[in-house]
Amino acid sequence: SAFEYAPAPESRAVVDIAPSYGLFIDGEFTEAADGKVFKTVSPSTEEVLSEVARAGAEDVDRGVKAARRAFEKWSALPGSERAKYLFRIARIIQERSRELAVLETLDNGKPIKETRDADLPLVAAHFFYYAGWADKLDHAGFGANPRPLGVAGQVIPWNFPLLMLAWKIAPALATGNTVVLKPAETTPLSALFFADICRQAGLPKGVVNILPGYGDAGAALVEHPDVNKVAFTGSTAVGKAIARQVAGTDKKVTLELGGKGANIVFDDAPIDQAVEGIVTGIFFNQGQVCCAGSRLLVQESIQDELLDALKRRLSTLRLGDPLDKNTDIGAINSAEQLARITSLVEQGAAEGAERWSPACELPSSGYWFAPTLFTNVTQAHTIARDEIFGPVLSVLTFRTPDEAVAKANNSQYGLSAGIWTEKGSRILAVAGKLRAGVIWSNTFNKFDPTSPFGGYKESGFGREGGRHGLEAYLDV
Ligand code: TXE
Repeated sequence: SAFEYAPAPESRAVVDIAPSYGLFIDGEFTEAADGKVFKTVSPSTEEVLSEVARAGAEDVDRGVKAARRAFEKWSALPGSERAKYLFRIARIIQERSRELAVLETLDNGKPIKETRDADLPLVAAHFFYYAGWADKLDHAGFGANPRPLGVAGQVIPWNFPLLMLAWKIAPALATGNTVVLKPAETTPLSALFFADICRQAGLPKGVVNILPGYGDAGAALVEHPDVNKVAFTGSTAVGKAIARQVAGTDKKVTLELGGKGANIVFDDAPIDQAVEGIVTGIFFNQGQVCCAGSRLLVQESIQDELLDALKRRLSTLRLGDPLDKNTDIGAINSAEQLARITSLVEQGAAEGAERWSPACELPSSGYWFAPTLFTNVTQAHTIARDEIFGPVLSVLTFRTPDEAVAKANNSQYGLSAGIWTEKGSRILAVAGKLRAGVIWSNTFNKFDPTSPFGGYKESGFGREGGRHGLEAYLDV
């Protein structure tokens, strides 16, 4: 069947995971002050991968102090010197990319072909890109001699663990800031391997500190009086809490939150190409993507043709062992996320939308969810409004471009959108009216370090990536 997996999994022997890891503070791995630890499991098998020190408020304070001590020297280095370290880190990431891809797949559950072909190349690309800026900040258009903010407290999610780390750390270091970063509790391992890479690159102690832990450690980091800049990617609820926490302080903040991206397909779009873009838009990383195209807006006249083609394509997707290089759909990152997806999907069916999935056998252990399509969806349905963050597509229809724009913009979020049409004039006209930070045309989920990324409305504020990403770490 379409869901049989090929044998020959990518060898996990390329990565050596230690039974336990410490926090990375001031260039050393150390235990948490209160000795607490937590387990990280492989979502595809529920096997415990390692036991990791769990940071608390006291550790956050140690991390921030180390970053503060390092700041004076790091920020005083000529940009060309900081660039050397960043280039070195980028090259080590390339050299170790197979190991890191397997590690990320084990800890996150996403298919190896994604970590190998998307996550890791982009991680290296971000370090190369920002390394290139480090000695050119006077020419970034922010005036002469823009200055770093100080200590950056960064909190990242689990959907692209190493890539979100790169988005946060590369521009911070290039601009002369030092960093305390808290990875997500379900995916701490690649950040700890990155700590090792910092040592391998000879990065001065304290410039990067990695504190695995839970939300309490994230909150302590945001609250710490000696943190100058807060960068967060995660849920809208926590983003709002962080905005309240930093209100009334002089901390700068950028927030990259949820989304409910509309993928708009006009009647002149090439159907096969659009189907591929729809699949990439919502099934890449099991739909656990803030800029996913989770709402399909299809022009009424081609609805039947498009949905038939889409269902045929979904029936060919392979779900299973993420280390198998033929796998398209891997595991959901955690039991909690699986429960959230399941509950929203049940609500969608209860509210009257029609649910469809290809024939699909789910593995008996691990966290899995079959690709799911909802038709007969109205704008009032919860599944058309709330971020599901799973492999679930809600299909709505429209008749005119204006109706497509109105429906696409009818969301609390404004992170991403897609436009499928052969007409260049229509792309520009529609894109100009969409309230979304990223708009793709005749493609979806394409990323590049030179492009700024960020949201409108409750998708957050500030931009990461590109030249604009530098501004978030500078006083100009
Ligand atoms: O997010 P949290 P969760 C959305 C997605 C998902 C939902 C919940 O819809 O279903 O959020 O996911 C840290 N102060 N996104 O619960 O809790 C936490 O430890 C400071 C969209 O995993 O926001 C982790 O490191 N930090 C999203 C990080 O915040 C706190 C990616 C994200 O976790 C904290 C992830 C606090 N009070 C989820 N509480 C995107 N934009 O891509 C938790 N954290």
